[in-house]
Amino acid sequence: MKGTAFITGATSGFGDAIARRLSKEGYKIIALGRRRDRLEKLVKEIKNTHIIECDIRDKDALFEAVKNLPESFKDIEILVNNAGLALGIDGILQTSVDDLETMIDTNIKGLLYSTKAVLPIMAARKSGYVFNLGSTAGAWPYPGSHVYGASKAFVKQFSRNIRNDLKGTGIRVTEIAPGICKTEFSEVRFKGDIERANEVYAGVEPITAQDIATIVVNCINMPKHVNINIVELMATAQTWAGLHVEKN
Ligand code: NDP
Ligand code: 8X3
Repeated sequence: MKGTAFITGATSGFGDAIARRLSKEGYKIIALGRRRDRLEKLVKEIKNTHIIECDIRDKDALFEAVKNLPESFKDIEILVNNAGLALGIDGILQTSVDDLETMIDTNIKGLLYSTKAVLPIMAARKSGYVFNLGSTAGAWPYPGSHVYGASKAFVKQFSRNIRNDLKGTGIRVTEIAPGICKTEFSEVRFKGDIERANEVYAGVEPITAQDIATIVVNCINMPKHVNINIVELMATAQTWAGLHVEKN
């Protein structure tokens, strides 16, 4: 049996696929998310899993959950900071402050809390691997991406910056920055409007959650002296739209 992999946002999409894949690879799994029914389903379907029903924005609950991990799950070797979301695709003028704050609190502050809670365990073991889910939106602007893209730009620079501080700890850090992937992401973005969500993927072969899980495993399996700083990927069908010029 390998060590433990802690996956945030394991109730859906990438997190669910990564949990199932790492379990197959022999890791014990800590699965975090808010939806208890999904967590309970996961725990029945994959072995050696500990679930944490928690809102990643709840700093105290998160630190408490990590402090009180069962003894057999304390050997965290891998952290996948995956929980995140976009809300809406209206412009900055139309988007509510509540939605903007939810993205910041989840994608930036939530990721910070799980990192801060877990890193001391890895540092003490002198070994570990942190994956941070960024996005192409963290590097490439598009209309309606405002705070979502900016939160993923934080993930990009945070991932690079902490590598400097982790020198000598043996901890590897990789940002995975995907483009269009079919998960529940668009359903959440469009607040349950399935038709609108499906339009995003119509006529496109998007990246799948399984593709992201494969990237995670391939990165882990690189020799320990190799740190992959960033994996940016797009569907083959996705390219850049170019710069826009407003004409009179
Ligand atoms: P999903 O909507 O399918 O999954 C999101 C996961 O995040 C769910 O498990 C959800 O769990 C969890 N989550 C959201 N908010 C919270 C919260 N407050 N507390 C705890 N967990 C939370 O989307 P994806 O799998 O696609 O997204 C995963 C990550 O990948 C996100 O960070 C996203 O930004 C990023 N990404 C997605 C892309 C895509 O096109 N799909 C492309 C690039 C990046 P629950 O609701 O149960 O709490
Ligand atoms: C999700 C991909 O292009 O919708 O991060 O921002 S995109």
